[in-house]
Amino acid sequence: MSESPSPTERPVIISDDTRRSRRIPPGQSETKKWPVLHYGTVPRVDPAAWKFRIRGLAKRPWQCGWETFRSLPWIDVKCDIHCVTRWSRLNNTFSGPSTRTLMEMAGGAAPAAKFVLIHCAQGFTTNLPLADFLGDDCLFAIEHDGKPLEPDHGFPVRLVIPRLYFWKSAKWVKGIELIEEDVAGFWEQNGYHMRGDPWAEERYS
Ligand SMILES: Nc1nc2c(c(=O)[nH]1)N[C@H]1C(S)=C(S)[C@@H](COP(=O)(O)O)O[C@H]1N2
Ligand SMILES: [Mo]
Repeated sequence: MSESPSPTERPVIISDDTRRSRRIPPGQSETKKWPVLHYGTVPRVDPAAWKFRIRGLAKRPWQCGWETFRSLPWIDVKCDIHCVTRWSRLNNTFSGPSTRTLMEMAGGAAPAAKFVLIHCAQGFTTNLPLADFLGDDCLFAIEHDGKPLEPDHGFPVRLVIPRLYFWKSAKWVKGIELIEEDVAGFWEQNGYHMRGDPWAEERYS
């Protein structure tokens, strides 16, 4: 089994939004705790049985198991969390392979790909523009503040998209689907915004 690169060798990405002079978006307040929020129960994911798939409009649809996934190069991302239910949690460090690294494994996106649908355990989905998904601070997080994610927070892998509301940061990820036309995911079908920029308060549509 190969080890993940040691923290000292990993690129550290500081999310742009953490450089703002006012770190808390409009209508939000800061919490020091890390609340747990999701629809339904916490799925028990067995990494040994887990697979990650990239399908749809990728140049080379690709899949892998847990050992390959966690052996990809990691980045450390320092970022803030903004939940649409109005709490923000500052100064998080998430670590794992970047979304760009995963897209390279699939040979990149086909030119027609404009959106991504994220697929998770128990049928949960969320959608976002490909450009947001490929932000330099976006990753598939395996660790938070140096420790494996708790089951509540998405063990073994969650997506983290620091510059959008946190519902786009899907927990218990199983794969991604590249698509041409935007398709509403789970919360988006229930009224949440198709993009979800916290600085523009894109909460509901
Ligand atoms: N698979 C899955 N991921 C999900 C959700 C969900 O219901 N299912 N809820 C989202 C919402 S609404 C929020 S606010 C964040 C919360 O993440 P946390 O529990 O780690 O704070 O997870 C997001 N990811
Ligand atoms: Mo949420």
